[in-house]
Amino acid sequence: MRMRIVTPLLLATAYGLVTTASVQAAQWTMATPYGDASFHTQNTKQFAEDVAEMTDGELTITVHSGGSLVSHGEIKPSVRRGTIDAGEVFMSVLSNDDPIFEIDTLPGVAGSYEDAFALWQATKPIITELFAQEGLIPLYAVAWPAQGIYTAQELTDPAQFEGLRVRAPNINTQRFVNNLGGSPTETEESDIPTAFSTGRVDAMITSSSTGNAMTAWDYVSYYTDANLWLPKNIVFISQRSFDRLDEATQDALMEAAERAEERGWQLSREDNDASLAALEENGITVSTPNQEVAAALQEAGDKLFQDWLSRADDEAEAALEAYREQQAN
Ligand code: PCA
Repeated sequence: MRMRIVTPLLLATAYGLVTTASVQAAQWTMATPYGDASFHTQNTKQFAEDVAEMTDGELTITVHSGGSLVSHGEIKPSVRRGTIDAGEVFMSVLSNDDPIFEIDTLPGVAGSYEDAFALWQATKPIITELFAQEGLIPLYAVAWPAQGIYTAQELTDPAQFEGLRVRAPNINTQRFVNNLGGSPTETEESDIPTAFSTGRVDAMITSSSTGNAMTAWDYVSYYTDANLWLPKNIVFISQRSFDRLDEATQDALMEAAERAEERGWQLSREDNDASLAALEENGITVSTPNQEVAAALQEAGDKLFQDWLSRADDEAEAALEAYREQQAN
């Protein structure tokens, strides 16, 4: 006897119980370079859970963390090509596309969470426009805690930077290290342990959070909380993937994104406090720069800023101007 296998879905379709939308429930793939120990990844995974819940399963997003699916530099191109639907990157790694993307890794522009958020608001329209030109939609951006310097020896004299091999997360931070007389290497978060254990770097610039997530105490003993700048991660999706969703699903996705942005900035503040405490608990001495070091950082920062100005176009400068005017009021 020939058996006919009737799946519940076929049955349901036959009886008109399944709407077209649920038959075509979307499954998205998302990539982030940051590991599960990062609050950014935790926030993004929560966002994916919210999306599944708020869309009643019409859209599910699988988050591949730690650069496991796509390397950092390939995330944006992959979303653009449609190989994956969504991505998260350290915004300033996009600086080759446009200098506006590194506006949040400049010293003296935004040195607090309030200012960093205002800077994001002021630059969001240009950034959204640039993304749109590539068929991408930014969903949300969240700041890392302020960047500081991890060293093996206590940082008391700017001369210590001479020849110091410093791990940096982006080109602008590398320029900054160069300005200080150091020798920078761009290293992904996930490669930090190897960079130290193989002796490729002596020091690193990053946040309290990344120092904590990457157990910095295994490699260094001092954290100079220099409040250099508060850089952001940006999460974005493919316009094409978005257009395939029905309107209710699109609305729910956008609402989940709004929540993720709000939650992310709060998480960043909390994670900064918790991470500074964790660094100390694990034997790292946390301090602020002394006058000499502060002066050297200031000088290297001023140079970095001038360098950015020489590369920035009118639009980027106008955005900075708009931000500064708003801050003055
Ligand atoms: N952590 C990321 C980016 C900035 C930060 O605080 C990193 O160091 O790679």
